[in-house]
Amino acid sequence: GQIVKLADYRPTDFVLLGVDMTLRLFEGHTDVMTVLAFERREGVAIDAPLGLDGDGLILDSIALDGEILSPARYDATPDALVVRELPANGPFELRLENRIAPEENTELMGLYRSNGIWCTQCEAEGFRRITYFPDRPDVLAPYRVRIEAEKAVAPVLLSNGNPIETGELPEGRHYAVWDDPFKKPSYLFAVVAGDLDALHDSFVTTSGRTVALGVYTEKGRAPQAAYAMDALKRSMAWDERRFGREYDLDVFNVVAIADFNMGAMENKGLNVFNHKYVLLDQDLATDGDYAGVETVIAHEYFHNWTGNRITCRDWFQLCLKEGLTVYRDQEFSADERERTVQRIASVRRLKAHQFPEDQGPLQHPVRPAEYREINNFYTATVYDKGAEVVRMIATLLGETDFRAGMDLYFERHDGDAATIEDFIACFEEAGGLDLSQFSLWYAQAGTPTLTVTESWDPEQRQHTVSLRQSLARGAAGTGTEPMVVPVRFGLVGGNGEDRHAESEVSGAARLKGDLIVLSGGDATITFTGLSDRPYLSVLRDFSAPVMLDHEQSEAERLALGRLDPNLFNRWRALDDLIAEGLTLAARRPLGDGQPALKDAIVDALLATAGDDEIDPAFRAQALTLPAETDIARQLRDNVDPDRVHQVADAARAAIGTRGLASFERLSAERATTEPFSPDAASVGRRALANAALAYRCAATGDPAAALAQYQAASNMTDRLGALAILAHRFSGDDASRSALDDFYRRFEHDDLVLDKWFALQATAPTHDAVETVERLANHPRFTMRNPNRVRTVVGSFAAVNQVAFHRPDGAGYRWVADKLAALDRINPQIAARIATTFRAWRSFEPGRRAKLKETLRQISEIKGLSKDLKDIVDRSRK
Ligand code: B3K
Ligand code: ZN
Repeated sequence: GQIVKLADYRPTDFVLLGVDMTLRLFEGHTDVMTVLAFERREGVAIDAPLGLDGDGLILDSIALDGEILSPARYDATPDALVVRELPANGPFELRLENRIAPEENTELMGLYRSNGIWCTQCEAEGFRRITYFPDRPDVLAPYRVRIEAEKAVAPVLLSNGNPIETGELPEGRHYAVWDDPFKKPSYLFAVVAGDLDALHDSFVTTSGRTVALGVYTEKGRAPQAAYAMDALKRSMAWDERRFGREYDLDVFNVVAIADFNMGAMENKGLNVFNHKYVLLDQDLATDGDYAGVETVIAHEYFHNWTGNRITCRDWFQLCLKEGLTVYRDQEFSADERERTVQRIASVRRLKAHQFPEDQGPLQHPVRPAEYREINNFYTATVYDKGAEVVRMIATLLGETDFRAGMDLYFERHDGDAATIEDFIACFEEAGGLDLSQFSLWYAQAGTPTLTVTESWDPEQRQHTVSLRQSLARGAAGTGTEPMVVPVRFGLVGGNGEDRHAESEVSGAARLKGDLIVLSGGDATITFTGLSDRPYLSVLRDFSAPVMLDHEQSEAERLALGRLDPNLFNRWRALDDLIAEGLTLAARRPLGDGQPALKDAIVDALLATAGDDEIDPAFRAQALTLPAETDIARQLRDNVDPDRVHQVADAARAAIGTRGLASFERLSAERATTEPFSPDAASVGRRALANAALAYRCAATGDPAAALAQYQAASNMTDRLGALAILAHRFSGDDASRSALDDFYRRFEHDDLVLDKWFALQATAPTHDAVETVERLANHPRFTMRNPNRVRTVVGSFAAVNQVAFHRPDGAGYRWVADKLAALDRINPQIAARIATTFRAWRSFEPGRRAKLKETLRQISEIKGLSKDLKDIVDRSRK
């Protein structure tokens, strides 16, 4: 494949003035007619040809300004159309016709059919599978789209913008015309047609305009869209309040689709969603499902300004819309739910997904400088580290200046295809500061380490804090210069109060309130006038995406875990102690008699968990051990996933045993008859009770309590919480088998719930889960055609089930490689995504390392390997 480079960017020779499309939908094929108005860009040579992108297209006809073009004037291949001898000046119109087959489109890019519904996915390069087009994000134009279809099959015809006309056609057919006045790139184009139900509502914007809202679903499922609609209206109100952003069109539609490659897509005025992030039935959805719907609805809606009104100049700038929009959706959730708990969840995600990516062979900067396959760059780094970078800008500027910078960005770049430099310039202006060094965050890959040391001088009553940053060069080979690292901190006194102290800085840092802004390799800050030694609470709220190396005694950390007025750091103090304990234990040989966690740490955890004064959601977070993949990452090399799992399991049993009385109280106390409500407080109570139940069963080794909760549960969160314990801890037992069978019988009618049944079994941490997934893949309800199903069986097995995927005999690797070979022919994007689980091969003990390496080699030799999968495998092997 060809390498595309940021440095090679140049604008197109021709400016696109407008797009007029007609799609005639028939059973088995769709006829596409596209009229494109162009104008030669000033200064472009008279003989410059016009080049358009295609992907698997066959051109049926081409006309220029109403006249059929002679074949000598153009070259058409499936991948490109080049037209020569175009008018020297003035606009001209190109009319193209081609036929496509959505029914045969299994890649789910371009126009395809899902359960009979026609729908599109164009980001990043799907539009070229519909028509020849300058398919790149810096080509913006207004669109007019006419859709024709048989009325009985597709009574609903949707596209971007506002509806302007509908009418009848002969032979039971009908049409609709949509007009989108806002200039947009082709990746935001969308069409949906089918026999859909809808939930309708409206929203009145701050300036008093009424927007008609619609959430479209498959037949009979519109009532399940109620929470999505509610989340949409709250998102619209929040964006007005928090960022002054009002919605612009007369209508906003969301469509829920069963077969979808990702979570959702922000097409202008017509968001298309994986139905998993729209449909919720009170009896069928977990609290996690509710949170997922809320976040994704908000995220896609927020793209209307950060992504659509201001889009990206090229795909290297992807984080311009994604990092920023993730930041916005995180802020929304923080405002709508509980800030600290949300932040803990985001940081956990960052550490579990982004850190390993950033520290392995698939490492890339937040703004990559080159790519072979852009679809492989919708990564945790672009999204989540991208959001962290925006968060650091907000931290550095403070609330008022950050908002002023955002206002400036919206004002200056509305209607533009912008760059990271454009974005940064707005904050430099609003904050009156130079962000050139800060911008290294966009260019340098890898997770920096922040080393903090302290020393207390009892004579002088002063506390000296030294900070040092370092960045190792990784696979991406990018720079290792010091960056600007905002470090939020506090000096905590023995009564849990933040102390104020005089301070003096030496080295490359400045102090701004509770923020140390480290800008060079190292700096030292001396705090004076203190009565006694404070506890240093550092990197509060995870103010920078770094690995913290802070030498602090266990006693100090236990104190901060109890006292820190910054709740996030109170959580992290304990979480770090636990992670370190588990990492050390995983390095020791099995059965050395030492406990995985010291009693003092377990007791601190139990004190937090049992403290009814603290928010239950926070206590549930505290009880969630670091992911086994996170422990493995911290081990760095010679990882034995079985050992990591044994250690984590021993820790769970020890915590459970020591806190049994408390866990019995917490899991029994909350009556399962409490009426269901998805509000944050109820969610927190359920999370705590389910965590307590898991510890209780870990201690007793008895499935009875889980089975009892499974049977008595009045909501899916409690039912699934209990089932997860049965399926994982008691895998293979009668209790587990009968509960899984019962679950299947109860919910087999609903694919989204059935996915949970598949996923729980695929992730059971036992060696025989390899045989289980083999059985699941032969289950009548398994299909490679539905991305959700593939992700729940193959994807979660490879990404979550560390014990079975990494089975010492290599059977897990072989099974996944086998499935990837088949999947790659159907849906290369999903195959490539799942294959990223092989990237950590170097960090394992020699036996697994050799097998992983060999499996990667075998995958690379699959005949007809897609560009997507090849790119991941090639980069992982390097
Ligand atoms: N922008 C889309 C992701 C498109 C992925 C293309 N491979 C969803 C989102 O981030 O909102
Ligand atoms: Zn997005």
